[in-house]
Amino acid sequence: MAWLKLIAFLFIFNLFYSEIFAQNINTSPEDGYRMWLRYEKVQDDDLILEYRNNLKGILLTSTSNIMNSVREELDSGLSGLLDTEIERKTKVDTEGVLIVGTPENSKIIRSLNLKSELEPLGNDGFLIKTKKIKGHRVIVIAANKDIGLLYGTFSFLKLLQTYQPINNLSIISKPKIQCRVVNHWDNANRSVERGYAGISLWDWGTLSYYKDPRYTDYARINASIGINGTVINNVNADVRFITPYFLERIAVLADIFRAYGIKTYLSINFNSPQLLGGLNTADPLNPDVQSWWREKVKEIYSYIPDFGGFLVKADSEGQPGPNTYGRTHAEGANMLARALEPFGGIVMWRAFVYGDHQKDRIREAYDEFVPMDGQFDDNVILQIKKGPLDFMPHEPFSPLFGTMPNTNTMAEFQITQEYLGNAYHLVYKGPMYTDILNSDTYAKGKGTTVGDILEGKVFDYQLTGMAGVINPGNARNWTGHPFVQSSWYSFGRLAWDYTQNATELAEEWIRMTFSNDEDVVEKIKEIMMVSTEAAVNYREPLGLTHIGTGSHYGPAPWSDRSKYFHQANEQGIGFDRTKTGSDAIAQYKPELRDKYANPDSTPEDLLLWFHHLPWSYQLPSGQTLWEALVRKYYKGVDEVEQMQKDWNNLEGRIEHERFNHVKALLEIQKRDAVQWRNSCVLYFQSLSKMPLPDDLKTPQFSLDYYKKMEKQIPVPVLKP
Ligand code: GCW
Repeated sequence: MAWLKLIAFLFIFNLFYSEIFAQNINTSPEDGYRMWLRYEKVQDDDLILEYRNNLKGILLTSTSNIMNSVREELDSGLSGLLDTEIERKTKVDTEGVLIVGTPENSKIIRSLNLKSELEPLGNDGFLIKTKKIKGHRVIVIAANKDIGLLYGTFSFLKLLQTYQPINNLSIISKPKIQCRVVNHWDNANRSVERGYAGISLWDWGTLSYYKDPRYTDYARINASIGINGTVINNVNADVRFITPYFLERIAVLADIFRAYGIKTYLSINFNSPQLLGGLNTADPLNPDVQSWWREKVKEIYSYIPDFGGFLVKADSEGQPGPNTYGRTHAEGANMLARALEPFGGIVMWRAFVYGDHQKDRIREAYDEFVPMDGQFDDNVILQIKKGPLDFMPHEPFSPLFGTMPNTNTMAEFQITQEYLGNAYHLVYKGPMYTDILNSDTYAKGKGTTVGDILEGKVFDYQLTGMAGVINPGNARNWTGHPFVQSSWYSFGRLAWDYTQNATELAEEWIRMTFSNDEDVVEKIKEIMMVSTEAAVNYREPLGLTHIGTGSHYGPAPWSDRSKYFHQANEQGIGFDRTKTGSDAIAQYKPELRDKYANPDSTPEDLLLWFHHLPWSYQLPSGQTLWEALVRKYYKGVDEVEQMQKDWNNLEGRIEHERFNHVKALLEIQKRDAVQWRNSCVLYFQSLSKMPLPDDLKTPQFSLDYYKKMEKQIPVPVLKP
């Protein structure tokens, strides 16, 4: 019996042990929680010595809110990276002091006479320079305002996190865009529309009693990439967000964010005067409605004195708006803008409108808003989705960029992966953002990119901005798929400076998030850069769009909506947007219009966006359209397989937890990529009746099988 007892004991111990072990992994510091702010000890002996020699002490004086954030970040960052405590200095009495200050809050900075260098840097810019003070070599982080110092601090820490030399520094940086904003689609019940990473971060139940440290970490993450605004609730807005219960709690968040230079904004429901105020109209020209909003805005500012303003989705997808009352978007936006103006608030008015009355839904935003150019107040900025349709994996830039010279315009990008495999697929979106930002609008001749327009370089905008729809929830790693973090990172960095290169941003992110091992960096970079292309290839190549299921996750080329967008039939495929079709090409400047008018001069990746072509159409490459399309689908799956192989080769070089997580997610991605490819290829083949090229493997299952599969992948879709 004794041996039986022993076995039972060992069995139970083993259960316990594995439980403890599992918990250890889950709470390990490598679970992704720290995002790119890990501050792991520098692994290179020479480098850590160089860093320690240059960083013997820190000198910073002010105790403002933001300066406290600077101090805390430097303390935790440097003690982690250098694995040693750094002395606090009050004067420069040795080599290697880091001095952080503005001419206002630091006598030493004042004495350096940096006026001419600082002047062009505005409120947010900073410089990081090696200087000599009293014969000692020091590093100076200087700015005009405290917030510039916070950005400078994160930038300085990044140098160490990415193993850059700091012996002789001369860095100057300032943002090209004013409003660098993240948008949450969070609902009052804590569901997150298109979120996929758990429930909302904002715990309304505990908020005024408990300040979850996560709120501060959230602010740090954003500030570290230059984000200075957050819209904390869904554009499909719940009116309750502007009632005292919520405002009291939102004020707590705003206090936390303020210490990181982040302004709080709210999405509002245009019918609030009716829904909350008991008025019988929300007509923007009605004096009672106007005064209701003025009072409401005053009340909001009594809770949040530096409140940023409103984001509005109006007359779009069932949301109320001024059109209901026979008024224009400009009249609606200006009414709100005038209530906010005395407090310095702004209105971000979305241009995402479409309806059934247009033959081509993508034309609508342009047709509706361009005639209103010049009618919006100065504190309104039109928030335009990056493409004319939605957040498609690939589409051209919205023709509104460059056609509104007298209306402030900003771009909206999506970080959450609504159309890109939710939190299951690895898709680095940096290249998708730069593709749009670098697109030439020809607004004032060749060389006026979307980025230039957004910067306000082309037209004289009063406000400039970029918004990114992010998805963080209470998932331990914030974003669900660890690589969604990389899109968040690149979005923020591009909002700061849209001329940056997506490959370089990927590298920065990898070094800070995973490893500085050159080989690991190169491999992950390859995976990320291929991921962008693969995601389009196995889903919607050659300019196809919106051929997924209602949940926007899996493929459904046979659905009615998809048929509208791909227009495939026995003869051919693609949406004719030339003169013979919807003539949406007319919304672009002549240079682009001419280029897009002809399939041979249309870039291959936008071919079926602009043209309906026969399956046997000969492409300049010599392939038929059918063959090119099919080959793209197969290439997409091959690319995912390659990503899997490359990742699996990293085993042992990335800590176990994240390695396994991504490995498993890539298996899911492979499964889905095959499903996308086979569904689309088989469906289009049922129309084209063209054979598959000999070297491509025929899908194992039939089209009917894949049609049934559509219902089988359960993906939670949280709608408000
Ligand atoms: O792409 C669509 C999404 C909706 C979203 C809408 C929008 C918030 O499917 O979930 O609603 O865009 O951007 O308003």
